[in-house]
Order: sequence, then structure tokens, then C-alpha cells
Amino acid sequence: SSILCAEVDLTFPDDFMFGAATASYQIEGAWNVDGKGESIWDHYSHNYPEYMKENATGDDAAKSYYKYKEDVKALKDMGMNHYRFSISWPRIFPTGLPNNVNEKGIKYYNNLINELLKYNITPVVTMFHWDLPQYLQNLGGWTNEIIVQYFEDFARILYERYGDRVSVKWWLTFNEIQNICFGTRTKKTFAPEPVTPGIGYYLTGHNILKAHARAYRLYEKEFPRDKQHGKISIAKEIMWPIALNESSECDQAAVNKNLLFTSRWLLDPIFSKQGDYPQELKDIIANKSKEQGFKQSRLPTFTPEEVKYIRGTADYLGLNEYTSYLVTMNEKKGNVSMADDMGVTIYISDTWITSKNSAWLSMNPQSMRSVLNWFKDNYGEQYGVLITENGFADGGDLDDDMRIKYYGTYFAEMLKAIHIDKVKMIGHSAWALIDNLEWTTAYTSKFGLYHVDFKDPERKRTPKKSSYFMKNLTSTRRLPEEYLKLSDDLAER
Ligand code: GBH
Repeated sequence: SSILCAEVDLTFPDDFMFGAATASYQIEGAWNVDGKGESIWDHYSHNYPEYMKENATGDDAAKSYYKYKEDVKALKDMGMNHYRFSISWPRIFPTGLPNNVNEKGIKYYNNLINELLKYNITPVVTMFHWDLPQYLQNLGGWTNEIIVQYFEDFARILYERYGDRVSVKWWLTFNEIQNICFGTRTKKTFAPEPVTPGIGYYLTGHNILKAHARAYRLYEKEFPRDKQHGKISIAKEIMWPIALNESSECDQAAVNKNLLFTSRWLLDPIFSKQGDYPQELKDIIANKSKEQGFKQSRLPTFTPEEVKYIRGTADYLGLNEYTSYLVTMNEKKGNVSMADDMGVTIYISDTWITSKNSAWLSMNPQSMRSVLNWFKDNYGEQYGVLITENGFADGGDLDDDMRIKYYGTYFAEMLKAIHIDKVKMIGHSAWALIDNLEWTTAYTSKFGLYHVDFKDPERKRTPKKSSYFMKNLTSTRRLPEEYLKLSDDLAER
């Protein structure tokens, strides 16, 4: 029976999955151990140390390659049902090509999966969380369509070697496609280093959509669902845009334009009934391209067969949901880039509580409910939603009260989405299980429910206060009432 409170049911449905997430480059270390090949993040951090905070690298990171049993124990101690982790492609195929399988790499993830299964923790496997084999990058990375075939080969070996265990059924092909595209925008914030904004940017998204669909269709064809019971999707990041001036029609238009360029661009081809890129997006980029002297649109086109092939290639939605920003229209002409095509400026309100060294991330719990409703209204209510990431950054203190407040208020809004708005939720994965390398921000911004001592060669893990909050949540399956009010207070800011 549910406990009702201030008219919001504060209990989590019985089948709601609690879990936590990580990604290979951010935690594993052992960058050149046991036959692993070089990834673009190894290459980038070694060759452009000036772009990494404190010249850090992921060479050792949290040493999860050696300490994975401790990571699993942390999940178990918090009473969690699932673990979202990613596979390092160059650990499996050192060059990314399928002609050379690294059995030691295969074994590492088998050990991890078996350790999870010992404790009834369900694996949620991300195939690609940004650590592309450098060899494939040398071929042009995601801008060369040849990679679609190589991604299919990579997906096949994962299904073959890991999909045999029934509880290995939650797959995510890609983490945050748009962020992979951002790798073409400027060398300073993201690997790889070739910078081709406005062209490589769209080409990257285009080939990734094709690669995703290939992995999905491959599963349908070669891994019958009566034998493997997989559910496949992507993890999409959606930051919720809010009109800078709520009564301005122009700012309202900026909200829609922002969603068009950040989210509908990649979601419509997979989740919409008609498939393909939105017509509005095609028109804007075609017109811009023409104005700029291009003979054709910088946005690549799908053939009708490709539209059909990509449409419907998801069994649920993986959602990385962190925060909001304010948007307003920007008519200034800039360089050839997605930002210029979109023509929207983004602000963070100085009344918001932002997180340490990750200024883009502010505490905006309402973004959770808004995004969940937006997705349902746009793509239908048939898709269950698994929150694949959600979390707050700080300096790494064990007394992480801000993180607790963040999770408490975001869960409050999620419960409203579940019980009031009838959004079909699968579960929640906290980012992150342990402190890790936060990409170029490296070790200056910490997201873990567990502290990792990066000065200690043993990388000792210690539970933070927030891990006890999670433990309480998984055992009571009920959110303490105070977070409803705390969330309302944050909305006032
Ligand atoms: C997720 O990405 C990632 O999946 C995960 O690996 C990461 O650790 C986690 O979130 C926390 O950040 O160019 O200055 O406007 C989100 C990472 C955040 C990267 C927003 C790009 C834009 C910053 N992204 N960011 S900026």
C-alpha cells in the first residue's frame, strides 16, 4: 500500500530499478595493460596535457581494472539493483578492427559481469562511452562511414560473449551522441583533436545514428529474442531549456529551436512515427548552407530505406538528465557551426546553485519532470524511461549534503512524473558510483557516491553520506517527505 503525502505518492513502484553508473575511461585505468589499444582519450590526454585540468590523464584513474570487486561491493552495500558501466572498445579490439580479439579484455568484463550476477545486480551495458580506438580515429573516426561496419562488428562480439547470460539484457549503444559531435567543435574541451564544426559535427551524428541502427538490427537478425532477451537503446542527454523571459514569444521560440537542435535532431530519426530528421531542422540548415555559399546542405540526408531502417530502433529510452539552462534567440551571424545554425544563446542564472568546477550543472529538479513529460508528449507513452545518468558535482567531501539535496529533490520530481503524469519509468542510475576522471575537468570535479583517494596507490574507496541516503532509499523504497518542499523552494529561485 502506498503512503500518500501532500498528494504526491512518495513510494517507488515495486519494479523500479535503483542503480549507479560509470564509464570505462573515467574509472578503469590500466590504459596499456593486457593488450589494450590506445583510445582517443589516451591520445588526447598524452598529446594535449594543456587541455586536461592539472595535466591529468586516465592512465590509472580509479584503477577499477583491478578494483572492480570493490565497486560491485559498493553497489551491493547500497542495495542497488543495477550497474551501468561501459566497455572500452580498444580493450576488446585494440585497433577497433575485428581481426584481432583481445581475450584478456573480453575476460575483464566477463569477470565484472559474473561478480555482479553473484549479488543479483543487473548489468546495464553501454557499448560506447567515448573512448574510440585511436586507429579508427586515424581513419576519420565517426566522420568516415566505414566505422558503421566496424561498430556492427564490435556490437556482435559483445552480444556473443556477454549476451548469453539472461540477465545481461539492458544494452545502450551510445552515450550522449551530441557530446561525441561536440568533439568536432573545439580541440580545447573534448577529444578527438580534428576540429570540423558545422560539417564534421553533423556527419558524426549521422554515422552514429546509422551505427546505432546497425547494432539494433543485427540483434534482431542474429540474436533471436527467445534466446537473448535484450532491450536496446541509446543514452540521450537532455538539458531542459527555459525561456529567459517567460512572457517573450521570441524566447519561447528559442526553447523550441534549442530542443530541435539538441534533442529532436537525434531522437526523431529513432523515436518519431515518421522517422528522419525534422523538416524544420533540414530547412534551417539548408538555408544557412546556401547563404554561406555551399552548393548543398551541410546536414547529410538519409535515403527512404535508411529512414525506415533507423526508425523504431529503440526498446526504451536511456536518459541522462542533469540540469536546465536559460535560452534566448541570437540573430548574430557567426562561423559555420551548429551554434550558428541554431542561433540560440544559453545562460545559467546566477540565482541557481551550480556545482563546483562544473559550472554547466545547476540544481534544477524541475528539469527532470519537464524532460520526462516532453519526451512522452512528443514520442508517445509506450517507451519506458531509464534514467541512465543523474548527479551533482562537488570537491569530493564525504559530507556531501548538496548531493543528497540534489538527489532528494530530483527524486521528488521523478515521483510526480510517475504518479501524477503517468510517465512509464524503469529506474534511475546515479552518476556516479565512484569519484572518477571528469573528462577535461579531470579530478577537480567529483560526482561519486563513494569517495576515491586518488593520492593513494590503492585508490581506497570510502562511502560518502549520499551513499547512506541511497541505501535508505533502496531499503524503504520511499522518499522522505521533506524533499517535496525543498524541491518547491528551488523552483522559486
Ligand atoms: C555526462 O556528460 C557523461 O556521460 C559523463 O561521462 C560525465 O562524467 C557526466 O555527464 C558528468 O559531466 O562545453 O562548457 O558548455 C555530461 C558532460 C556536460 C560535457 C556539459 C559537455 C558542456 C560544457 N557534458 N558539457 S560546456
